[in-house]
Amino acid sequence: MKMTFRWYGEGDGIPLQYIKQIPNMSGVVTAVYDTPVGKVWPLEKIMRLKALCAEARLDMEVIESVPVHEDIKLGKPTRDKLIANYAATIRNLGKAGVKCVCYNFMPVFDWLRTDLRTKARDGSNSLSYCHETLLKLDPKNLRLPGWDESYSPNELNALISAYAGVNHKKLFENLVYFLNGIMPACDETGINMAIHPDDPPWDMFGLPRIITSAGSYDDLIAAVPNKHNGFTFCTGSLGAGRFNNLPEMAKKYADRIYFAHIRQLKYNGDTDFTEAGHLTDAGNLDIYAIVRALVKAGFDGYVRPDHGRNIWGEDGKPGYGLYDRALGAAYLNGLFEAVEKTLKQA
Ligand code: DNO
Repeated sequence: MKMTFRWYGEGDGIPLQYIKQIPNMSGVVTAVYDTPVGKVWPLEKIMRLKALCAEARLDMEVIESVPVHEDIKLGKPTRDKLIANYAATIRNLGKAGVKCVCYNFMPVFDWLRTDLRTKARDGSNSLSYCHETLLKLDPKNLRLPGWDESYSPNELNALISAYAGVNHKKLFENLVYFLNGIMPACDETGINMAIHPDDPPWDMFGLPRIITSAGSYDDLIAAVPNKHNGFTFCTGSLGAGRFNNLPEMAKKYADRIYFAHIRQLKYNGDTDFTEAGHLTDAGNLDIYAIVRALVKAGFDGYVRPDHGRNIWGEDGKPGYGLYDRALGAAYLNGLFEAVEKTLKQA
């Protein structure tokens, strides 16, 4: 595996040098943040990011994310032009040596939480999700870091209404149409597309969500068998669905998992959870069993410690502070080393 760390570009308060100081850190996962969704990412901007990473002796082989324009998800007539632009971005990324692109196909919203700073008894805080609270939220006034924040409340309202005619089946067809449109660019550049699961993996505010389970993985592989169509295996997103068996999924799809986001959840009831430190003992996901299943099945992709807590007085971007993610990387390094060596000896 290659250990990586998410870095929000030049606007990120965490210096690349600090990231490099985390043991075994091979590179960062980043993006061009100032090109509007749907436009081609200029090669110069991509190369600038790459140069900054190279200066810190970090690779930039994974992009998270190239966002997918809502017209593509909605299947609007404008989609062909937007898909061509996406393919052009992939070609530019290929020129910069990028190997993997993480994206999602969630309508309107990306990941959702109801509290960004849930306090734990040890004084740390982390993100949490409570379904009852969510039902009371106004979808037009939500913001989370990493989302496309360019919509006004009115635009959001119109967008949500536009999905009235898009059910799960239609959304899935639109995803397949999109993937078929960009696969030639992936074939040319060798870039692997890695779809991020819906987080949490169920419908939100009446909007359909389609990448939620092993069943979705099977459907997507069957619809687009091209090897460049793969997954970001996000343990926290899939793990929120109590119906998902993560070690089994890791084993079954290891050859299509190009990127793994590894984090821990502590369940509070059937749907609710608080994010915890990465360690298996800290929550309900068996991180050891997941890593073991990945390694055993020959997983050779990129890994990043996903969301960390705020600890040691840090007040970082929710989920994306330095300290706890660095601890997560250290823990995951140890797990991978132990599992790899044990399996080799067996
Ligand atoms: C949240 C992230 C997501 C992810 C996108 C991928 O912390 O994992 O925002 O980057 O869904 O497109």
